[in-house]
Amino acid sequence: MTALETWELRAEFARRLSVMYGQEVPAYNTLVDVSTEVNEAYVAKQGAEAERLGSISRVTAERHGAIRVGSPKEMAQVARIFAAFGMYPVGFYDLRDASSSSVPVVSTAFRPIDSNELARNPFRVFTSMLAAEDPRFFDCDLRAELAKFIGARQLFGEDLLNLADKAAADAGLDQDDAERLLDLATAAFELSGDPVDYEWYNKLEAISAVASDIGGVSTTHINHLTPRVLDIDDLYERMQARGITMIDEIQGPPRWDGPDVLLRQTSFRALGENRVFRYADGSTNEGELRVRFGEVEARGIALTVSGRDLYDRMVAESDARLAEAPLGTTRVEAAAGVWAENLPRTEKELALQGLAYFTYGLDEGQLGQTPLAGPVTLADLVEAGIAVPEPIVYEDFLPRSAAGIFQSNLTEEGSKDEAQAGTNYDIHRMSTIVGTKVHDPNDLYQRQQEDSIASLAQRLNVSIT
Ligand code: OOG
Ligand code: NI
Repeated sequence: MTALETWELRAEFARRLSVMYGQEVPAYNTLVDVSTEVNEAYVAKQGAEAERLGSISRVTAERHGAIRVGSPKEMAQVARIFAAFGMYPVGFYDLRDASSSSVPVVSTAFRPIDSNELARNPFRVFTSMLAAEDPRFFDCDLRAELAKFIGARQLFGEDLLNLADKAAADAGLDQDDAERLLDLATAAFELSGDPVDYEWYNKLEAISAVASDIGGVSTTHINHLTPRVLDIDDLYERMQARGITMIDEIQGPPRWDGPDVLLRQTSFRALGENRVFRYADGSTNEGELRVRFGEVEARGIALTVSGRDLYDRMVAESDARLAEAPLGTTRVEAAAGVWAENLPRTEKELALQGLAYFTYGLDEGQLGQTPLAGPVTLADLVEAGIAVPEPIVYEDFLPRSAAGIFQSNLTEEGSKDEAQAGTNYDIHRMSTIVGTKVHDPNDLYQRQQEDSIASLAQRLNVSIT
């Protein structure tokens, strides 16, 4: 008999990482406390409406982690570990060109892909791989040195990988194996006390602080663990009031009076952490590294491809307006006007215009005495109140915000040789690297929407066009 099913392993993995990270970065515990306060206050104010984008038990346990690895081999290994927890690669993010500030990584996110699994526990991990072959960041000698350093390290032991394969194959593990898997997997992401080679670390840091964090040390670690809140503006104010300095603004959509869409995130820089450095003469000394930070997020409705196009145009328009605006105007202020002019203010309009993903429930009370004669359109059913749109929450990330989050713990610009051609990466190449298909997030949302329309059609016994 299986003692722990996949989702139970995942929930327990997220919980253990949270305990570990809270011991490593105490400010994280403050963030979780404040997030809980915010969510409780929001539920008290909004009642059942507060759970429109996820049950309160889901949201309270919800976290995303971020980790960074150094090579395709490490990426494929980490994919095996996450598969044990029912987390599969979704989406491709190229942060090398995501904004004016570029980071030498390409990324995907490991997460549950079906809605029941997401509802049980949505733990996801944004996973970045150093683009160690990209000549824009690393010259020929450094590429060779990096390949050698990363090639020689072993982030994940054979025991862990084999147990993970077993958990994935059997969709769970018995109690003893589960315990061992959870111990090993959690420990693999713990901050290491091993000495850091001072010269090597600094050489990489001169190019990018992300490169040194990944390739300058012999282990990996959780970079941040992010709770979800239902009101991020409230969270931002409460954190500032506690004296924790947040980055200047909330990334992603501005605050506005229409539906929440996509993802809003903000962060603060964690304090320096003690690390031991080893110098060229063999001596060691205590030093400090400041690479980790706190992040928090609020999730909204997933946008369709055309909704996302509109979003991207609104972002570009906000940037353009900001450039023309009087000194002192913030990006968020510029964006608020653009949003008010362009985005429908109700979920129903988002649904009718095909801008966001929904599942469609049935309100039988709205059906007349005579059965519907088909075919009918979804829009007619929505207008008649028979089909009731329920938002599908955005489970993924935004490249521009991700780049902003990376930047929030960097003090130096880093260097990049724009004269060189970059290495090509895309979702297909990432699938090859990971060793399993990287899902397109839109396909997942689309399928969920279509399935719900198909079952509605069946219940109404009509065809919906
Ligand atoms: C990942 C940054 C991206 C997010 O929430 O967008 C990210 C990292 O810093 O490793 O976590
Ligand atoms: Ni993050």
